[in-house]
Amino acid sequence: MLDIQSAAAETPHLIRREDYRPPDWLVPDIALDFVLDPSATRVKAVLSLVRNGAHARPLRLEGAGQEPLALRLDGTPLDADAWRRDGMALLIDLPGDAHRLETEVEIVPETNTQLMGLYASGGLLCTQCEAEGFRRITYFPDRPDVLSRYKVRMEADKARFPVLLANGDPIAQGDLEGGRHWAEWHDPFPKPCYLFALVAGDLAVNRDSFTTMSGRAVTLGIWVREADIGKTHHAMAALKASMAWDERVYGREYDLDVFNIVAVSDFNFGAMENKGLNVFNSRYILADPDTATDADYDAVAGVVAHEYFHNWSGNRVTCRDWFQLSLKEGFTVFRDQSFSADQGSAAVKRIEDVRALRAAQFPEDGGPLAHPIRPEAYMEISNFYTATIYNKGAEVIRMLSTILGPTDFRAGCDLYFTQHDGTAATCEDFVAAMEEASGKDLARFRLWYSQAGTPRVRASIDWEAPGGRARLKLAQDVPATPGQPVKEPMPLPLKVSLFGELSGESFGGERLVMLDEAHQEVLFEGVSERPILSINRGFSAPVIVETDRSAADLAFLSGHDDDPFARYEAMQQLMIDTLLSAVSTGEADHAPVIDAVRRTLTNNALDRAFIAEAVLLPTEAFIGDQMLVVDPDAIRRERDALRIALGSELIDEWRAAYAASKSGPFEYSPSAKGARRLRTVALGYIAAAGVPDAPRLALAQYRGADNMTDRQGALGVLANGTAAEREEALADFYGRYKGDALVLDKWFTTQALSTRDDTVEVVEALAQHPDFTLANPNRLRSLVGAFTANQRAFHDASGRGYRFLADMVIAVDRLNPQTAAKLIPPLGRWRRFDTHRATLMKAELEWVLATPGLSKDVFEQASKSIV
Ligand code: B3K
Ligand code: ZN
Repeated sequence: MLDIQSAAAETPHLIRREDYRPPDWLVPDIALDFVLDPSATRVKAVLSLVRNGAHARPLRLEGAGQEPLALRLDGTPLDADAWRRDGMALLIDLPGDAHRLETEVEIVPETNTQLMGLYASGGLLCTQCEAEGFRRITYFPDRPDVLSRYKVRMEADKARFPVLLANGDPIAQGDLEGGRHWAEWHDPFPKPCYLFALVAGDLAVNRDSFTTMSGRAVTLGIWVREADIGKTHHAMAALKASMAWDERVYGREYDLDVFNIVAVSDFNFGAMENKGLNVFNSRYILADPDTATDADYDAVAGVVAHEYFHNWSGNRVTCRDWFQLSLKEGFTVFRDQSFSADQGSAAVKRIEDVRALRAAQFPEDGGPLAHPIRPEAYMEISNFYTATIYNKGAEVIRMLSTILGPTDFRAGCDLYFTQHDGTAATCEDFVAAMEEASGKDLARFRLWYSQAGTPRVRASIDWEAPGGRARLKLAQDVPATPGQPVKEPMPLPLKVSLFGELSGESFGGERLVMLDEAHQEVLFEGVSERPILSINRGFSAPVIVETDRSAADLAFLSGHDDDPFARYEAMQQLMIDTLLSAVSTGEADHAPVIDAVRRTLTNNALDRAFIAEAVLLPTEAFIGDQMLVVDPDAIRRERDALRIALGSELIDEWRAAYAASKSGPFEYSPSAKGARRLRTVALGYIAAAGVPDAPRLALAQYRGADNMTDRQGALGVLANGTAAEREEALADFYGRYKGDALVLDKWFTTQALSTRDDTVEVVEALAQHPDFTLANPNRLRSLVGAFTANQRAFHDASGRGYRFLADMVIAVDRLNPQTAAKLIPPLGRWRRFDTHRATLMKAELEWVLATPGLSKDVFEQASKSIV
């Protein structure tokens, strides 16, 4: 038996929320001086220090192994006995209550493969500090509750780094001898060091401007490589739309003279909200019709909005400690979701958000890494940038807005921003502001912050025909999660409606039912015909609902419900019930699904984007999530069978939908997007039907496309098949886009997502392709991340998929622990599978844990996943 305690390089200790103590020393001002060079950058820091309260504790400065080349206190070199090391931190005894400390270190950006701190990417120098990257730049009390005003001076070679950017506003710049130059930036808003940023490089700018509601003129800049300038217009439009939206909907305006965004190609996640200087993964900035799909366009707008919204929810009001991460992330995701919903089809956006929650967060909540949106302990905070903190966090804020209603919710937000502007706050502060503004008691609602696990709701209807009464019987159960064996019932806002099965009319419209006990009954009067239950409409609570509704009831709702989300949901449930029954009995009755899909597909009153979502089968992974023991082989068999049946039974309807959604010249509008989406969904069903002209049709779409949505859509359909057109299209795609990293990522992803039997081998071979690299997180995720989402391939009974993933984790951990750790959760789902697969998966986790010198990032995820 492996001794997991000894596996990590040094056994990491747990940081606990209950151990929080305010900082001993504050740093109201900091001046940073960078002499930039990829191979050796000098960083001088001058910290003004103020003792926080009466205590005799030393100053603690976090570091990451740098040598302190100079330490001066109030102008005098520090005596050797005045400071000591504690691990990588420095402890300094300070005699007075206020001091000035100068430090100097040298760091090497070009060897920084972790992409945390100051690093080099494609000829640029850039920073990433959240959560604990600032300590890799300079010694500092690297914690979010130490807020400082920053003054930054940068000096660099002018030819290599003509552009020098930092947070705040530019103050001065000038030339130096020897082809060098300098620039100075000041940020007047006190901020935690995780929001520090600088960028140096040869960048071109797309400039624009925005006038805020109080008349402040803001210069906007999106900085990219010269060749990419043409791909920045969508991001700029999204930025201006976000600025206007936050003024209109939340009354929040921008507060500096400049707002800059820089795109970099090596980035650990999506983007970063550094004050006044957002740094983005280039995939969330660059978009043009030839290289970006509609989904990419939407993601660009969503992430631009998200980072911009952080200026208030995150920057002006930041987090007291990292346990409060959802305070800024959940709230900001809710804000970006609402923004995106306002830009196009709100119903389709809600469907997409719920799909993402179910794909990423529900499995997390039901597995070994489950944690509440405000966790109690962590080893490595980078592991807690999770779907739970972000997406479930957003659902919690959404529930607050539902419970309070729009007016009180807005008043609560205003109060929260007013009370906590310029400070580091807690989740409790947010809820307290909501409580104060609304006068509502949210005591029980706080359970959403402390309890992990996805609540399960059982709902059934008892109808008494004579009295016209219907009783909605509700029961809830919150499952045990690691460290939380027993749970209390949660307050669940459930939007409910009852429809007459004959008239199709709703009895009294929608009602908001607050389920906050284990069992509850709700009475509906005047119910004159058998009612059909529509529940959790709009997905008003992030829960799993089980009902006893028949296939006929679900088919009825899929065609008649007046809430589009509920309509989609009814269709999904009908499909799932059909598939699960086929998996368990071996007998499939496809007819109700085929009829329901036919009705939706041919309903001209529905918009195409909605139709395209509604007729899609649930993913294999989601079907697996509904089973006690996931059976990937039976799922693929039954899902493929239903897909083929839908394709062939409705072939005329698919062909008609395909022809009718043929788009004209590219246009980025909700209706054109809907048409493109439906077109590729229809093409997929035509291919599933196996009609002989399907590959030709797909290749024609591929070749004739004037946009990436149609082109990648057709490529994806071909990639699942065996026709000669498949190889032709894949080779063409590679040849056409090999110079564009973001598009080449799609080439890898499309093959990793293929439903073909040989996908494991193909993926193994692609990992040896000259264009594959472990060093670039986008490329890594495009192949490995996509592959783990492909249930049939990843869970191939041979275990090759598991071995492949474990080898990747170990190799990536040497370069970039944060990114390596993100690959582990699929292996941690072993409990959900049969003994054969579970044994293979656990063996790979053990193999990972037996690796000498493992990072604490990977150690935490793997050791928690194995038990
Ligand atoms: N706040 C950053 C995420 C930082 C992740 C650090 N591991 C981006 C965002 O959520 O907006
Ligand atoms: Zn965020």
